[in-house]
Amino acid sequence: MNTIAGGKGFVSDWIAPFGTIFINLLKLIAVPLILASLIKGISDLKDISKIKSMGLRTISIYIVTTLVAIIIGLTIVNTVKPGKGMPQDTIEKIKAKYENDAGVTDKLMKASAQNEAGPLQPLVDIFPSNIFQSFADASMLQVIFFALFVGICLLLIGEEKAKPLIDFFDSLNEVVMKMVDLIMLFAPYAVFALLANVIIAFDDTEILVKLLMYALCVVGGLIVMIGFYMILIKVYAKKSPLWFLKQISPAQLLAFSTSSSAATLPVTMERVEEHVGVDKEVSGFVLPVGATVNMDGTSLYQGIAAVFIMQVIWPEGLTLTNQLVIVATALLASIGSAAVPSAGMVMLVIVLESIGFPAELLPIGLALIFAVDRPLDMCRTVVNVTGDATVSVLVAKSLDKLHDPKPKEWDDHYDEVK
Ligand code: DAS
Repeated sequence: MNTIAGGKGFVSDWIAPFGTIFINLLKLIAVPLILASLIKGISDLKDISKIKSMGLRTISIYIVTTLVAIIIGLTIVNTVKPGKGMPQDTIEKIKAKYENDAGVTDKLMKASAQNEAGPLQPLVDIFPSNIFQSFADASMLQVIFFALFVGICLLLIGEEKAKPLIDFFDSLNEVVMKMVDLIMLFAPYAVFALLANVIIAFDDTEILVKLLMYALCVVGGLIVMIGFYMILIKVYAKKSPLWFLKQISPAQLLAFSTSSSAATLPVTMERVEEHVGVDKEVSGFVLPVGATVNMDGTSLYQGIAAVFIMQVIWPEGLTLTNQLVIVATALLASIGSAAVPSAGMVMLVIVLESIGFPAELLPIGLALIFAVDRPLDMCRTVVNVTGDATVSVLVAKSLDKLHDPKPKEWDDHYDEVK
């Protein structure tokens, strides 16, 4: 028994802190990530008058497909309940750890006080009075509101006046994406540290079965989402879904291997323009914005992940209100997620914080799902890219800018050797 106790002490003293460092770094970049990717995504709209109809059409279709994705995810996770049935003693053990931490009671008191402020308090809370305070408190909904507000105003003041700030956010976007790359280099060690911390926290191998069920829920939801896109391609664009999937498959394979919509964007554009027949004017707008703000796979995953984590370690948080807040924040968080590996995981922190998930349980909650996050990231990035390509076809069709594809000669050779 001493050996086990000694082992737990060693893990919590000398290994777990590295998992906490990793999560701190992920939380550190969440705010600049939102600011940069959202403001860049909106400012990429360029001249709002020229592409007003295309912009409104695109954003509205993006919002609809993202909402469908979240609802599919929540339906599956609430039906299958992969996280349900964690032994009560395990939950008590974790909660005991949480409640013993200093400052918990006044946090709960403050949260409950806010609720007494009235039904519209969640709406009021979106509008910041001091953006630097929002940054300091990591009030993500306020940061997202601020980013949307800045992006729209940048469009309204005209490209010339907005250029210095747009250039600033463009390079901030690059810097933040590079930070994600560097932080993710640390991921394998962090996953080990986080998993070690989880296993000693739960000392319950049953969690591994729940993780598998959770992963199956995410993959199942992503497959249903691909089916939804195929219905749109068939019914609205009058194209063969299998033909469409074949044309964009090189982009899907790249998305799977890189886990990055941004890295895949050039290939997505080439396939959609040359092999599906979407006019460049449409693809040149819909796809870059989509890679930044339309992440249906990510939003579906965030819905499932948030509910799964609550099912395992915070079942009292599973209220209908919280699930509705998850719909809104998963929509906003997927808009704010940058198109880089594991960005969806970074933004999951926002979704959980928006429903008042206990901060002390956050490292355990994230650690729960991190072990399987990389393969799920590869899968959800494929859906993100497929969703962007699908919407570009729908927008082109609605503007009568969907032609018969005329791939270049060299493409024929490419298809032969592929
Ligand atoms: N990997 C992200 C992307 O590039 C998605 C995610 O992290 O959820 O689309």
